[in-house]
Amino acid sequence: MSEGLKTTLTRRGLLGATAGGAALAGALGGRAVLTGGATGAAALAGATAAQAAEGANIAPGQLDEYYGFWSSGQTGELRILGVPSMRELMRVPVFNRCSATGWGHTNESLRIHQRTMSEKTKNYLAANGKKIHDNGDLHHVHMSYTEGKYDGQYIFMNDKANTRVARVRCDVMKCDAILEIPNAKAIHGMRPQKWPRSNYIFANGEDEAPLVNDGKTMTDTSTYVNIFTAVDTEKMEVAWQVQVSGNLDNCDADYEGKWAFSTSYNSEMGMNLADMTAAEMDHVVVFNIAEIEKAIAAGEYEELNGCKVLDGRKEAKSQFTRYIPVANNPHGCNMAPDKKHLCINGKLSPTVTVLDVTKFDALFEKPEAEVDLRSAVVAEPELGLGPLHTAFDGQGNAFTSLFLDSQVAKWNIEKAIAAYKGEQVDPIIEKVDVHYQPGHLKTSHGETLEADGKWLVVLCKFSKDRFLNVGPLKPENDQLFDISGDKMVLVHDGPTFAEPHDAIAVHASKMGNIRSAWDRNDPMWAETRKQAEADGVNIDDYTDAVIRDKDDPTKVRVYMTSQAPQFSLESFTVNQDDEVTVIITNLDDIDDLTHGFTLGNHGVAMEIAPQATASITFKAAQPGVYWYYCQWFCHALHMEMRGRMFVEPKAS
Ligand code: CUK
Ligand code: CUA
Ligand code: CA
Repeated sequence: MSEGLKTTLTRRGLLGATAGGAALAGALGGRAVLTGGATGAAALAGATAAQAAEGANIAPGQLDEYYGFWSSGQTGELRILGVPSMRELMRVPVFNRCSATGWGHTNESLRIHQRTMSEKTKNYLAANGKKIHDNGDLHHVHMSYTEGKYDGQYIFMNDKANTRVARVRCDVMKCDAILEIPNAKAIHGMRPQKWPRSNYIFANGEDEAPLVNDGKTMTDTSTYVNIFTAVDTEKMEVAWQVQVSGNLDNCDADYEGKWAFSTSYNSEMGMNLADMTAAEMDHVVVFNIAEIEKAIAAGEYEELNGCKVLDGRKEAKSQFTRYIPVANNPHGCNMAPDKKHLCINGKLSPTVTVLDVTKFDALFEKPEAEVDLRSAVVAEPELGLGPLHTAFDGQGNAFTSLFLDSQVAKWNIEKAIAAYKGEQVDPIIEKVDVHYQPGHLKTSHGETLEADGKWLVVLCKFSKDRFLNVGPLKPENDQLFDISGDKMVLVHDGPTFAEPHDAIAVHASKMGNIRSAWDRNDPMWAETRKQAEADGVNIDDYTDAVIRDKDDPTKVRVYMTSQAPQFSLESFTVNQDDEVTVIITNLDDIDDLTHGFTLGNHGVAMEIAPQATASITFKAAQPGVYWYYCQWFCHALHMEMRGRMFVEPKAS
């Protein structure tokens, strides 16, 4: 038997046999057992699977019922998928440099990138010949909430790599704000406040470092802290920060607007693996929002790098925090839509610790040392190996990803509570195999009061043999389950590029505000508009102009418009070493008529969507003739949509 065939038989055999309930026979007998040996029960399960697959089948031209907003991990962008088809609909560049749209190069995007950039970062970048970080590690995506439900306004996301949080406007699906968070390091867990609305984004700092990180102290870990940050979502500025004991991993918020909570895998403050896993217990930090806001209003904070910082460390004995002990090295932190139960996923422990958040008030009635911190624990079901995250169906059931077991466990919260009280009940309803090593898993609307129990997406970290081999680097595998019936039914394998950590599914009815053309007055190019006015150009008059800066004659601004299949300027002339800014307004306003501007051999390209104005700046360092062209296929004469830039040689 060839190696390839053996692999096929073993894997496929095992797979099918799981559905039939005869793993060993399947593994030994392969396909023959599968087709020939179906029992009555297996046939029934097959029918359910067929129906479920039918429900996930979106025919060409048909629209999905849900928008899926996907993290892309180290690619740094936001992705939009259709659910249940799992078709990728769009990529929204955020923490990455995008070749297609010019994100990270256009002036409009650079302003967004640089708005809150610290001097330290600017200096670092300048020293490396750069203006922005062109990478990011985008783990978590969440929509803004109003009263516990998605409101279709914004998507928020974190960048663990460069300690940032960003906001994407849902009306145009573009990033409009990036916030570099001072003091904290490596923003990981990130969630919006759910009630009364998302006034804050809560953001966890994962890496420990000296609070004033200037090289004066480095190896003395007693000077290291971690920072929990609340971001004002309107201003996209830091509202306040709290210093904590231990580090911070994932976070969530309740449905009453009273609490935020974060897991910590390094309560030990260890600097290596052995030390980070040394303790028997780590903790969940509970943040008391009202107490924190009171102290901020009363001015009882320290100001550091422009942020209001409170001390919520254990030794500060504050009313800002409580540290609830949970099994060592927890990971996911998931609030159930029953408004009551918070699930802390064990990772190293095979358990999920269920906390009743209505018992948290009692933890703050006396000083931390005098309360039973575990009094809020109401269940601790043992589910399997490597629990990372939990999702909910809104009907009292939970789904927990088991990284090491490559499974998802479906279990019942009330039964887990009964079992914790000593009743003889098994909370586990079903376990299914996933392929392979699942991290986050998400149910449709499962993190809102409208959890509908229809779909479950499981983001698998490994795909191994599930797809054609594409080399040593393999895609991830995002699997879709229909969870509307008694059984979880796998209906789709979705290969994805590096590396979705998290996703949400939002019903299309929530997304009615999405535009097909820009508003000419959009704030995205407000600064560009101001510059035009200073140049005596009204960009809404669509006049062409080549303007040399009055104060700095080496700067030239070129204004033109695009309308299929032409640029209004078929050529323009600049001098060698001029700093050239090209500003283009797209006059087309019909659906899907995007133009672009790409300047040959200059590394210059940008998107100009219908009714948008976009601009890009570069140095004309070499004399000669350079063609620019529209890179978005827009018209039968799209190839002809081009023009020339003449760069006059410097007089020698
Ligand atoms: S996550 Cu960021 S390490 Cu489990 Cu939310 Cu993947
Ligand atoms: Cu305009 Cu192609
Ligand atoms: Ca630990």
